[in-house]
Amino acid sequence: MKNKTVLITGASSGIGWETAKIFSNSGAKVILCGRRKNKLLDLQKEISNPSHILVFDVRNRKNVVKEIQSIPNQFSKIDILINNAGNAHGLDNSTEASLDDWDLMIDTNLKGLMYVTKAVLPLMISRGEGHIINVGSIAGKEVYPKGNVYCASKFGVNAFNTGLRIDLNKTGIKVGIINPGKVKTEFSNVRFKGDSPRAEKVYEGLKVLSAEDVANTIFYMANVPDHVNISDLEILPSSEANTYVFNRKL
Ligand code: NDP
Ligand code: 8X3
Repeated sequence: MKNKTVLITGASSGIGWETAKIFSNSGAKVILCGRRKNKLLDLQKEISNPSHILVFDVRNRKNVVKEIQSIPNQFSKIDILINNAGNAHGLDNSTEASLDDWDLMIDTNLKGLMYVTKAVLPLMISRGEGHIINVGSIAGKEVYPKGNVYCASKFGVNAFNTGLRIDLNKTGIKVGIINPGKVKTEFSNVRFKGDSPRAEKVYEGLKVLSAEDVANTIFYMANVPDHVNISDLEILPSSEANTYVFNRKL
């Protein structure tokens, strides 16, 4: 990854954090994006290769463009875009769920990912090369009870991923998606709005994926030869058969 530049959204935590570390350790220059600047500064202290921080909310279309355009020359040749920022908000039946939660998920997971892609694309198109790796979810492949709009957002990411791959076929830019099952990160804590006991229950009796497991797989996707594109990769913990069948050791 020497001489490669990688932009990672959602680098302030979980999968994005570990992905930034693995790419940086392999010699890449990394652009670390997120809203929590303090976390990005902490991450920057953990990595030794050159890195650049961008603080923006992916939902804010104007700021996305402004921040991507502000990238200094040293970092502007983006080889790999990892669209990872996203979260679930709530786990409620559609009859009870809050529209604010629904807006948050569509605006962040789907529209935010689209905004970042659209802002970075010209930097790849002009060079006729690049690789976009989208972080989807098994929730973008199957719907589970109360998953409604989180699943819808990730189904949307899956569709957008395929659409992009079709549209960019003649540009030299590769597009692929990774769809993980359960990963232990801040994800459940965010979904349950800081209710840590409820978040912990999700993983009770289960050995789930670590953020590092997913980061290693993203790194693998980025390191296959140019003529190979891992277009769609699902990764589950061995304890998970699908979104509702688990081998819990309680
Ligand atoms: P975390 O909650 O640990 O990380 C989420 C990251 O997204 C944070 O860095 C956060 O940064 C960023 N983010 C959230 N909202 C915004 C926003 N509006 N603007 C900019 N950045 C934002 O969760 P994960 O690491 O688990 O999640 C990463 C991705 O993986 C998500 O897309 C998630 O849907 C997907 N995923 C997760 C799974 C899991 O079980 N954990 C399974 C399958 C997919 P900050 O708050 O600083 O802005
Ligand atoms: C996160 C995985 O199954 O909790 O995308 O929706 S799941």
